[in-house]
Amino acid sequence: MLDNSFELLAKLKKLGFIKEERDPYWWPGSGTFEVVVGAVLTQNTKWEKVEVALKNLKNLDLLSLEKLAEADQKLLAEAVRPAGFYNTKSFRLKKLAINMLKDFGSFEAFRAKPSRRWLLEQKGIGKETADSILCYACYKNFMVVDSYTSRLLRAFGYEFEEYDEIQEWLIEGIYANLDKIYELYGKEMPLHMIYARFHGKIVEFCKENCKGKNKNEKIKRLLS
Ligand code: 39A
Repeated sequence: MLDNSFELLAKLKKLGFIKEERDPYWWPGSGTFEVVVGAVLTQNTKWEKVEVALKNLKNLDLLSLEKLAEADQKLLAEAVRPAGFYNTKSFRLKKLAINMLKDFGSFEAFRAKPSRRWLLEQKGIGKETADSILCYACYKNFMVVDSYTSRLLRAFGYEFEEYDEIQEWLIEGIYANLDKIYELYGKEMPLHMIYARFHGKIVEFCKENCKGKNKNEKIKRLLS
C-alpha cells in the first residue's frame, strides 16, 4: 500500500540507495553541460553505455556547448556509438548545441533562464529529457518521470496513463510533506534537490529490483 509519494521517498531513503560519495544531485556532473548530453544519450539505452560515450566525448574535448556545436559529425557519431542510435543521437546533439548557442549565447545563459517550451521544440527532446535537463543541469524545480517510475508505481496498483499525471502525483506528495522531508534529511533542502535525489533513488532501486517474473511482489516486499 502506498498512499502518496512521500511514503515512497521515505521507504526508498531507508534502503539507502544513494551513496554519500555520489554527486549530491545523484546525476554525475550535475549543474554542467555534460548532463544535457547525457540526457539525450540515455534515451532507449542503458546508463552504463552512456558513460562510455561520455568518456569518449570527454577524451575528444567535445563536452562543451561551443565544441559540440562545431564538432565534426562523423567524429561525433563514432564517439556516441556505444550509446546506440548513434547517427540520430549525434545529429540531434549537434543541432541542439547549435540552437542553444544561437538562441541563448552560452550554456550559462541557458542555465540561468532555461525554457521547458524551448527544449520541447528541439528535435528528439521529449518531456523526460527536458525535465532531466531542467532538474539536473539547471537545478530548476522539475521532477523527472521515467519508465522506472511507472514500473514501480504499477507494482502498487497505480495505472497512470500520462507523464503529467505521474509527475503531478509525485510532486503533490512532496509538497504536502516538506516538513517531514526536512526532518528525514535532517536539514532544509531546495525542492529541485529533493526531486533529483528522489528520482535517483527510484532509478537505483529499480535497476536492481524492478525486473523479472515476480517483480511486483519483490518491489512490494522491499518497500513494505
Ligand atoms: N538510467 C539512468 C541512470 N542510471 C543514471 N545513473 C544511473 C547515474 N542517470 C544519471 C540517468 N539515467
